[in-house]
Amino acid sequence: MSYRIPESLVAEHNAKLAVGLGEDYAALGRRLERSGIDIETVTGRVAAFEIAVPTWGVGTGGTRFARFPGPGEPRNVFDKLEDCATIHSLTRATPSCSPHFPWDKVSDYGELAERAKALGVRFDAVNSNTFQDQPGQKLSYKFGSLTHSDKAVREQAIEHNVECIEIGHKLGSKALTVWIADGANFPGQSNLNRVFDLYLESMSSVVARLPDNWRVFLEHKLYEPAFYATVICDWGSSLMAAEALGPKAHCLVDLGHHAPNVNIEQIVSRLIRAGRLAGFHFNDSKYGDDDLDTGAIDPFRLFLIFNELVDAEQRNAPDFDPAYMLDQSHSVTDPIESLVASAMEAQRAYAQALLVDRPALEAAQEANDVMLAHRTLKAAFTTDVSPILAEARRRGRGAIDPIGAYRASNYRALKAKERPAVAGSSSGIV
Ligand code: RM4
Ligand code: MN
Ligand code: MN
Repeated sequence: MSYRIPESLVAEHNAKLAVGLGEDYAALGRRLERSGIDIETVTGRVAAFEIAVPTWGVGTGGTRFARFPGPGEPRNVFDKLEDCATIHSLTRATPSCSPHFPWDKVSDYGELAERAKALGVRFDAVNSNTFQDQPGQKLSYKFGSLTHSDKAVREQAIEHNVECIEIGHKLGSKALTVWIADGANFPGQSNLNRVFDLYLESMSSVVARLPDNWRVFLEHKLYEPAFYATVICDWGSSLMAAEALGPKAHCLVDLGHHAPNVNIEQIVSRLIRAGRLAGFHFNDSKYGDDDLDTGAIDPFRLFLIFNELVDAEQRNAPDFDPAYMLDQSHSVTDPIESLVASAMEAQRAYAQALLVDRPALEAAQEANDVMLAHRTLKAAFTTDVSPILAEARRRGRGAIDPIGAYRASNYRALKAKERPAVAGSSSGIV
């Protein structure tokens, strides 16, 4: 029997912190009440917030230079599920995980679905992978996949995506996320117009295979591994593709997939307007697709994104149903701690955005009172909502201090015994 953090350990840990939390929560409640905000409403919304954990995020990631495996890291998707369930049991915010194929391939998906059920986790969007060649693969993706010049390669990539849909169907997923590395490293390498046509042609074959209640999430990325021109490089290309591919196609925003300083919240606003926002791959970055922990570098940007989301939610924007997922690589931290902290940072930004005094903001905007409008946003952003997050967790049988409880459990050291290191383990993004 593999180790799971006992509920009693979390309860004991909580007991030591409960009085302090009660005081902080009451004080914050009184403060918010003065601004006409009912803390219970906010806590309820935070408790209902869910974000999916990427299965590829629970292994130790690497850089282009090296990977330094951590002790007790998952050896296969069953171990990954266990870690995802642990993250959920501490945060109560991550009841689902997003699998990646063929990384998470198994021979019996019924068994995998059963295991997930027993652990109390569900499957979110399935991710396809045509950015690597797999052992024994017939044709190479070195020069592209869905947009390759050779039809046979395109067909192989289409088939892989169809296989992902079939697997996802068995696992109870409702969406396929497609990110392709296709593009050019040199001017002249490909015809920029033709490759977009090929993308649409290939993707329509994939879309045709989606079950009725499924969506496909098109993920854009500015550059890397293609360094001159990536086929789906930005939200404009993604939106053009989604519109051509029909109502099941939506645009996924990975925060790390934009040039530095790009106004991502404005992109989010445009995609909501178009009724095509699929959802997010949350992470943070300083320079490129750094895959750092959500909110680690620029929590204000994260807040501004959630500000757009709450705005859309409150005005009942049509076709607004974003999927929240994390997409990170943890090379120098314990991946479980990073994912726990990241889920909490997303919740924090959501809670802060819920505190924005929208009538006051609108009035200030109408009156061109720039300072007041800005201060209205800042007032919400600078409110320490930690007691709300902790109280939501406590009520859901999660941990008041998830990382503290995790460390107290000795989970990682116990897993290191249960999961002897496997030579050449491919966990994480290298
Ligand atoms: C990509 C992209 C995809 C993820 C891979 C591992 O940069 O973010 O979402 O599946 O990395
Ligand atoms: Mn991503
Ligand atoms: Mn990425």
